Amino acid sequence: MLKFYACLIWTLSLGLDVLSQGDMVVPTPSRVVQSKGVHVLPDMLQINDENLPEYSKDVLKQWVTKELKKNLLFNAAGNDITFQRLQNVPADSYTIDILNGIKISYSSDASCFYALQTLFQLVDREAGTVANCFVSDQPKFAWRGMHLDVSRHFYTVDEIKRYLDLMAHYKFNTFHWHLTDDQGWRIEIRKYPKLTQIGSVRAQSLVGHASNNPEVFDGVKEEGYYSQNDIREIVAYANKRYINVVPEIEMPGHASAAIAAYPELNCLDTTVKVVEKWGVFEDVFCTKPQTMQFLKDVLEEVCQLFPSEYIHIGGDEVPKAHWEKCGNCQKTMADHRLKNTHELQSYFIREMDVFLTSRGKKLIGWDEILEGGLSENATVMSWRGTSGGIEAAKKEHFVVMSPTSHCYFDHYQGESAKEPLAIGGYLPLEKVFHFNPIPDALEPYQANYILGAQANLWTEYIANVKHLDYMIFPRLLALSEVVWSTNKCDYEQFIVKLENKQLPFLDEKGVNYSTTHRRTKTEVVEKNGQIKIVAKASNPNWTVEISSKGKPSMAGTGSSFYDLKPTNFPMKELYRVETKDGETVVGVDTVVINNQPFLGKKWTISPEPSEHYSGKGAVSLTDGIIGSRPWNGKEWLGFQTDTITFTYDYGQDGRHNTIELNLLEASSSWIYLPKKIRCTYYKANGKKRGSVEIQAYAERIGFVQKKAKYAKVEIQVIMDDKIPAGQPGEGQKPWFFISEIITLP
Ligand code: TNX
Repeated sequence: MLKFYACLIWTLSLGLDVLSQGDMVVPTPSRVVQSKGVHVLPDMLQINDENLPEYSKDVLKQWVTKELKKNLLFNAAGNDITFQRLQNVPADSYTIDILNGIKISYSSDASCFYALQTLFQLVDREAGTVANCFVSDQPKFAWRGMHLDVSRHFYTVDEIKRYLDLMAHYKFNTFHWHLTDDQGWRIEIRKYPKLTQIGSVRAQSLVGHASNNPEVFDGVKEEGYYSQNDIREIVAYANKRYINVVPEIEMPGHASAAIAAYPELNCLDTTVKVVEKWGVFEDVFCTKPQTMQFLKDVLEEVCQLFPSEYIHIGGDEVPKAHWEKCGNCQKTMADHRLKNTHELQSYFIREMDVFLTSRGKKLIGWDEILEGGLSENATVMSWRGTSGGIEAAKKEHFVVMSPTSHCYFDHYQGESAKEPLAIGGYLPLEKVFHFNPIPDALEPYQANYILGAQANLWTEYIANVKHLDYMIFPRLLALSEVVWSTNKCDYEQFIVKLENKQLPFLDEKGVNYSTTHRRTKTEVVEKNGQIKIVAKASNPNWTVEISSKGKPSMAGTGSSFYDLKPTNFPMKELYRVETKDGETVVGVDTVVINNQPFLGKKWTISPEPSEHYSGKGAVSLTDGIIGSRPWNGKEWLGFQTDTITFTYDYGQDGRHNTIELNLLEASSSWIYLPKKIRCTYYKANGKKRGSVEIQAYAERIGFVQKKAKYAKVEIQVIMDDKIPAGQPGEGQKPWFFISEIITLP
């Protein structure tokens, strides 16, 4: 049914009467020119393999026999499919010309493979035909990446191969393999066998969210590693599919598993176990010569195993507490005239850069490698937003964009209450689709330093392939549009492609993709001071009805709304949103409104919240929605400043006895309660009437001001300067998150 409606939207919006397969290809080709008629594929395809690269020949044979269920014959005179290799055309470009036969022209072995992936999507397998058309295509970015963390949870060789197959179909060419971290060392290093003997086994894992208190563990061992033969097998498998495998060996932080295996790598004389929970830990590699040599020995083996020019050395989240106390590190600092531990970190990365460069490789690291000075040949992977990437590109270093805001596939893709447990955040399909890896802040020549983008898949909360699929798909398809397409379609068309062609394809492949994008979108919005619940179905022909206490109040085709009125006292009320296709209920949603006298009133906020966490502006604080936990970006206002002031001006004598703030504490996401909160009351003549100052000890915090009248109230939030040592984001400015201000009479 969904498929039918999706066709209908497409047809209506474009005024076309025929839907063509050429319009269904993901990622969208640079150009598709549709002509009349179809080409019928014979039962025995005659294929001219004169200019057909070996691997593409295998791929084509597999596809024709297994998927198309026809036969084929390779011969020099065959003209059902012919191939031509072109010179002096853009790198990795190809064309497909379909008229009385299929002619593929390409510039590289890889682009012949890409042409076939497009052809497979163009063919109507049921009918055994392909519509006459001309396609020309080339990639937008050279780095089209997907990442996988196999440390927090281990994935087998076969599971990785399946992932690579799906990546290749959508024209990704880089697999960033996160092989080591605090919770497991997963690559065999011949010189140091204990790395895998000890470092690849974790006794148990944390259950639930890292912010839960008390912590609960599952008592189940998590283990696994890749032998050097496994690694070679995966690298060869990926390379065959034109995917470069970039290994990541984390240093100097996220090193607990290695230190558990070889305690002498540590600064302090303490023993460490392979970590069983999620976060940032203080046991980092020491900068003494023995540890540096160990890391170079590890990289030596890594360089031999991976043909990749790029080797990722991590570099993120390095607590400096041990370095500050360690005699060896103090000596390294004195010997090399380093002013502080940031410079020590830079020294560390520089040593690795020199080593990798001497082996003909290029170093890439997370954006923390900018701190204390960027090493000469380093490429930066920008994850804490795009600012690190902008800074590096301005310094004429290469950059891969992977900001948490658009590329963290471990974040929620829908409302957290309706999704499997995730680390936090909010990254819906549409947001991935609209990502632009080239920030406006760059001049065109600087933009050339942006190699491309990649999505990261951290697996703290993802323990099996079914869940992995759910987090990756269909967001990977949206990212393929971002990194490949020079002529991205619009989001509505993208959804039609998904529903008509791509999700059925993923079904065939047994992929457990998410269907969150099909949910009715229920939002609480403000218009002219009026707060409304607005519900919009993903299909314009479905009916939507919003009801409260069993009483239906509105039904609409495609969408519906419900106007809310402020109550004189605080009140919680549940609204039910029901979506129907004819008589069949296709979705039920609920919205809880925390009503109050100030519903929809606007507090003045200074400074403005961060552009990434600006919710719906000031009205977010009085829209009746208390932010859910783990937090979901769109329900919160987020600030990364020293003080934040909220003011409400009654204009005349007003009064509320209690003002309650709903705040967030989520240290794993760098979000903290304030150091203190000061509330000041003013009279109508502008004079101060009084003030109270409190410590913020909880996420729900209130002020009581009995009897006194006042005309204006000002709430000032004061933050600590730095995230404490040993916490994720150590030394950074903490974030302040607020979801609601409730005033009680
Ligand atoms: C930050 S991104 C990390 C990882 C976590 C991830 C969770 C980065 C360079 N470091 O260690 O797994 O957040 O989203």
